[in-house]
Amino acid sequence: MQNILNTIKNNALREIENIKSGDEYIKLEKKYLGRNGEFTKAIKDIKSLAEKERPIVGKIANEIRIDLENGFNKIKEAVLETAGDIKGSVFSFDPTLQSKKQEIGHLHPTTLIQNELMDIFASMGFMILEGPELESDYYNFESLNVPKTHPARDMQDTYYIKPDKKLCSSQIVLRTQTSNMQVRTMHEYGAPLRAIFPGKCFRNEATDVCHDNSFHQLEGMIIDKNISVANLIAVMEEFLSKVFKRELKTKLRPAYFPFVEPGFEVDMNCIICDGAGCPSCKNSGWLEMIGCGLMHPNVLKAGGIDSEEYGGFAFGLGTTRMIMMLHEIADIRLMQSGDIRFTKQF
Ligand code: FA5
Repeated sequence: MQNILNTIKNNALREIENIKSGDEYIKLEKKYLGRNGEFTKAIKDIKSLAEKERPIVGKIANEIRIDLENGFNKIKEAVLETAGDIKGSVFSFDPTLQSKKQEIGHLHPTTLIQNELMDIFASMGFMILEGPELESDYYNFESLNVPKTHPARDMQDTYYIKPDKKLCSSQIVLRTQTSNMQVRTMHEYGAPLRAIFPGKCFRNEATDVCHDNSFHQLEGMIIDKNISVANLIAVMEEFLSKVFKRELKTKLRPAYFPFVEPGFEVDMNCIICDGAGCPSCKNSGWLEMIGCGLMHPNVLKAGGIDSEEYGGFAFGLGTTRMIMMLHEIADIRLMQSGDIRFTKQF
């Protein structure tokens, strides 16, 4: 095997020395290094050698490849200098040839809608903050009134990361909700405050037409004096009407989240079937879009805020689901499919 490789090398280097034109260069490069070239074919046999021999011959083959490539490069420079006008050679330059068309990409619908939402909330005086996707169990659950043994943990299963005990004593999870930013932000900014937290969330759950195991949410939170459910509804109506730019049928119904009291969910009439019922809304005619409510005193306390003086509301909008409704996308999983035929439509 080594003899064969050395013979190929010697023949190739001799022939390379004699290259006189770009055409000869192309032919010779193909003869030795092309897909069916002598060298390329020869090294395919290395895998059938005995295990002991393989690394030795592999190393020699690598060195020979480098020698051949260097030989070709050296002659290329020499030929390039003298034979720039050889017709049909790789080195000739034809200014009339069209350049390769560059495809210009564009932003993903998730980024587009997130940008639009950020503009809307900024105009209402909200700060925009980004939170960590890898989060401590404390900020994702415990600080939100969900102790380790609380049954509400079952509502959102996630991916638990094994922490390096030397660096971190807390359990680390992929955040299940952008609510992980609530107490973080209270610690950082205190009261009063108004902020939104757009970002990605992760859940260990089976996927279907309206559930993915990673998706985007946008959390909003206001902490101030005299905050009521009326303020919460007003803010939600404002951003929904600005994004959808049409009249929407929504319903606010009581729901349980340990970090708010009272808690609600906002459902939107399914735009895909106009409420008649279809696979995308699981035949109910409605799609759950937002979880929300008035801040629970325990959460304010965890954030170091006096719940006697201040109150607040928070909501978690399912941004990915909103895009589903906005563009009448029948299956949420298309959003992260990476299918260019899908993303090209936006
Ligand atoms: C929450 O995540 C709460 N953090 C929301 C909240 C914030 C409540 C503040 C109270 C105060 P929920 O699990 O329902 O709640 O998710 C909120 C929204 O995210 C849902 O209404 C839905 O639009 C979207 N969502 C939830 N799970 C998925 C999923 N698997 N795939 C896509 N979107 C989802």
